[in-house]
Amino acid sequence: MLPNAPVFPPVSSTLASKVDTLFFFTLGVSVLFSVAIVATIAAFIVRYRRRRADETGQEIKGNTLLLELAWSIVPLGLVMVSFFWGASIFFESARPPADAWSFHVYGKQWMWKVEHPEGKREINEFHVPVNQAVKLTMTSEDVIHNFSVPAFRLKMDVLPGRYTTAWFRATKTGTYHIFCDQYCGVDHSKMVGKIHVMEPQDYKRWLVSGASAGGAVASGEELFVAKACNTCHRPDSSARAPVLDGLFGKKVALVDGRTVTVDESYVRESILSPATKVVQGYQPIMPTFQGQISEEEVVQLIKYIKDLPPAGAPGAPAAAPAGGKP
Ligand code: HEC
Ligand SMILES: [Cu+2]
Repeated sequence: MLPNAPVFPPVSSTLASKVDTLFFFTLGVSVLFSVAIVATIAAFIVRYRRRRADETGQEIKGNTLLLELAWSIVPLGLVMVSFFWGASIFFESARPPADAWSFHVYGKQWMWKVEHPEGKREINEFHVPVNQAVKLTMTSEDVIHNFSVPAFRLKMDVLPGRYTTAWFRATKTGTYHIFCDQYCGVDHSKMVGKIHVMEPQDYKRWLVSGASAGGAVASGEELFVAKACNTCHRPDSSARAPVLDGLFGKKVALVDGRTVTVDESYVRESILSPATKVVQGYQPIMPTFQGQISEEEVVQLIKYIKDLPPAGAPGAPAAAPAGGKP
């Protein structure tokens, strides 16, 4: 084995030690039963071996109730323990806490791009504060990737055309590996990065220092004008499209009778595939922006729409019906 390859990665997030404990429990149970079964087989081979050339086996009839119950109930109990224990860790890992900071991650052949809540961007490097919950909203610009940080026991597919989320709370400062855990083309093995866990004040200092990598992306507000969204989504009576102010988080009725809650995925779909979910009371006249707008620009637009105050609120354009429904 490689001299410096640790068998187990560092334990550096709140989830890591819980995942490990469950892992060792499952491993322990498996080893225990493997050893017991192999030992029993070996003992039986010796004990019940054929002793005379003409010896034949004896048929066994009936059953032993207690024995049958034992070998049904004991494994069931063990499997149920693993199941509920695993489910509780799964739920915890699937639900970011409310105080989590929201980061965006983009997978691209063959690099990781990260955007911080304040808008700072970096590539293959990822700075985060220690002891702070960090929520990742991730998508891919091409093929399926997988964002993995072994030290946090974090691993999540990153798919083109949809958002996946993951979260972690780092418990130790230091630098850890980011890997792509899904074979994604010739340079898959180079799709690696470093995650730097810093003291909160160091993170603040880092945030204001230096330029952000990856080139500037126009802000959501600029894009809303540049892509002519504002020509239809206007807060006046002759508008042909729903008003988007205060829309985020609301429920919207669709022409096919369904109701959807406005979240990141819905806004994304509305921009890239507007005909899929058409809002009740409107014609499907919105053009698709598929291919004309990058994943990063979509995220900027989503952030802009998310932050639009409800119509009538201070700072909002006047005279628009709340929610944008007729
Ligand atoms: C040609 C006019 C037009 C343009 C341009 C346009 N939209 Fe739309 N948009 C509509 C109409 C009409 C609807 C409602 C029908 C539907 O759901 O397709 C809509 C629906 C939406 C919805 C869902 C609203 C809701 O109430 O659920 C969002 C979000 C949205 N548009 C965002 C955008 C963004 C962002 C842009 C610019 C990138 C844009 N639109 C450009 C006409 C337009
Ligand atoms: Cu990849």
